[in-house]
Amino acid sequence: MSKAEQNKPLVKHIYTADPSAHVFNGKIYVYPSHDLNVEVTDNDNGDQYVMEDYHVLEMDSVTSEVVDCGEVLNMREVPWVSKQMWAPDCAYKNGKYYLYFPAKDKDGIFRIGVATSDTPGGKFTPEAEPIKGSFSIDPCSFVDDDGRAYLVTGGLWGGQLEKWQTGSFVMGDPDMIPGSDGPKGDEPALGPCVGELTDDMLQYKEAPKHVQILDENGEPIKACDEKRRYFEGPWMHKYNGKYYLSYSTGTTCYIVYATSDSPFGPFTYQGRILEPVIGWTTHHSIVEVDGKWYLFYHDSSLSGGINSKRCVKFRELNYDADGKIITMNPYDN
Ligand code: FUB
Repeated sequence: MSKAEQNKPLVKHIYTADPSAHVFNGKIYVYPSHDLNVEVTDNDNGDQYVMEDYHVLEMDSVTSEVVDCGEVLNMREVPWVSKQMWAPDCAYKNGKYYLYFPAKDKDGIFRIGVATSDTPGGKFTPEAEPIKGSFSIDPCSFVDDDGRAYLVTGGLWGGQLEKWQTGSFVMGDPDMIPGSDGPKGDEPALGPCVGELTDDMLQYKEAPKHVQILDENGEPIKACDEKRRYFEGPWMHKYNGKYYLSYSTGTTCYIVYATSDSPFGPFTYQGRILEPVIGWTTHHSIVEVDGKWYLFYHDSSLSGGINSKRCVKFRELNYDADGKIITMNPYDN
């Protein structure tokens, strides 16, 4: 394996995406999706993302060798999963590590599963059932300073978030244009869902709730505001006592953020973190390492632009004196 370098693929021996980075036991652990090296046709439901397992990447520091800890979970080990193990995340609590992952169940509905380990690099042992009341994709786990833990989830289109607006899953016409069953025009956009986890980290304490993302006038961001509305890939972190919710805008390919005094929001839109990358999807995490902050993200540069063959990268992230994140261009050094 080679040494980590900013703005370069972390590893090249497999395709990786959707990096969730954490510091555990003084080392950096990255929990990415694993894009398969297969030929698939893209569609707006994301059927090209055919991932089946997870690897964990480990680094002593941001300049050291990147170690692939190997396959830590495979879908054949999870009884409820039929396909598409998408973007995972990992949390530490009570001396254990909890890997949260979305996948389609046997009915084709995205649910969130959890698998546990005594070590951050796995292997992880899955629970036999998905988390009760879980739905959609892209779990981000956030453990607050007071020990309370939350899952932030949700993705439009292939991520099925629109299909839960009544509180239960409504499949609709399978031939409909993805997203056409969601809010339109001036209607408030759908936010991600935040749910507090039980003390054992295995269930929701109560049903997850959509959070509101407001504009500078305190009005909900509208569905038509594609440069700012929530699409997928949420991440929550805390900086100077404020909760930062960052996410992908999907169709416009930005990573943007909003802040709040509570993990349940409402959040107020603040600005852009990352300009578009090569490839359709953009997905990230933010982590503090030795007093500096880093953005982990992906693009499709390693495959020459194939959307479903991505590579994980990272770069330093800076705040200004007011706590605003300075916008980055992924191809500036
Ligand atoms: O990797 C599959 C999907 O693509 C993720 O769940 C989304 O966030 C997007 O990156």
